[in-house]
Amino acid sequence: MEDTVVRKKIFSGIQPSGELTLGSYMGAIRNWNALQAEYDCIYCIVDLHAITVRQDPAQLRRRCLTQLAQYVACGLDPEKCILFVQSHVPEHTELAWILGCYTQFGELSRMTQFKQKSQQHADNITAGLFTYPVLMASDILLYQADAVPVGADQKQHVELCRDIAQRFNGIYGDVFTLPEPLIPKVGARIMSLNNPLNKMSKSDPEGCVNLLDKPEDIRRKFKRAVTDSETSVRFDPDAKPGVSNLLTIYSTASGKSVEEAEAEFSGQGYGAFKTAVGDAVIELFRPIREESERLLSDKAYLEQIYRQGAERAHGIAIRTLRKVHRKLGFLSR
Ligand code: AQP
Repeated sequence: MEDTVVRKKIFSGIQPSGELTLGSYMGAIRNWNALQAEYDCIYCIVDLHAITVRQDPAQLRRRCLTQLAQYVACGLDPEKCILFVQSHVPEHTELAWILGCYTQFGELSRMTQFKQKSQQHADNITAGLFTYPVLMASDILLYQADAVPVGADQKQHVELCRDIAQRFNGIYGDVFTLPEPLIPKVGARIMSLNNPLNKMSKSDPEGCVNLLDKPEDIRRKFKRAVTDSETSVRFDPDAKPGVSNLLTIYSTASGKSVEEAEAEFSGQGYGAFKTAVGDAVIELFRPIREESERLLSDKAYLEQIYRQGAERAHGIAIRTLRKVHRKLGFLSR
């Protein structure tokens, strides 16, 4: 008899709170794409997370669909992985309530993202922003994910998810798989082009490059990228954060190593270097932009993907939630 190989499970998501950026591409999506061949992958558009800060309804609706088109254009294949929208699977919020009862106030207070976002949105620090990591834990644990491919900034949230799962398992037995964060070796933290000491974020439009940016905008953003007063193209993140960030971007976009890139631009000024980085990103994103535009003209196809995705995701999520209910002692319906 043949052995059935049980494939490991992967879960990850991105908020439709803005355009997909070079940062989210390098830190997450590129990795998601590569993992499809080997794992059972579930990728989500986390709209419930997006409303932890105010969103414009029409823009949110448009961004969800555009993000799905970009997922597919980046190579995420609806035949190979599950692609869905978080709010279409109500088990996420149900489990989040339960897990919130197994999460300490002190743990959530220590989350770096909460501290940063509550400064950015000082007039609207909601309970949702505070409990964001509990919803993220629920997203991951519902699918019994073994690994979560994210950028370096999300490591703390995945670690908290493990702590919550471990606590729950400690009381009720083996309910949840403990997930590992999967952080890429290169590109785990792409920095802002405006201020290379800050992470590249959607909320900083000039410092970030979007997957759907026009070539002329990408070129302009790289031309203006902050570097330093030297002239040598050398990788040294502490002394030369701007140049090192550009080298990381060039290396990931061109497939060359950082050393090869250093050698290629040795003796050349920053002007030629920045143009080459911009061109490499333009070429990397060109097919993604063109395919996204094509997909967006076929809304029926996109709807079919997210509807089928939600159905498949729900089938997995409900099993975990029922198990959790039994363990907690809830009467079955
Ligand atoms: N600059 C980055 N470098 C590497 N990885 C990054 N990611 C985001 N920015 C970078 C990774 O991409 C995914 C995006 O997740 P998200 O959009 O849900 O969350 P985020 O990190 O809050 O994104 P932003 O762009 O920083 O949003 P705003 O401006 O709203 O705060 C995650 O896997 C993240 O690690």
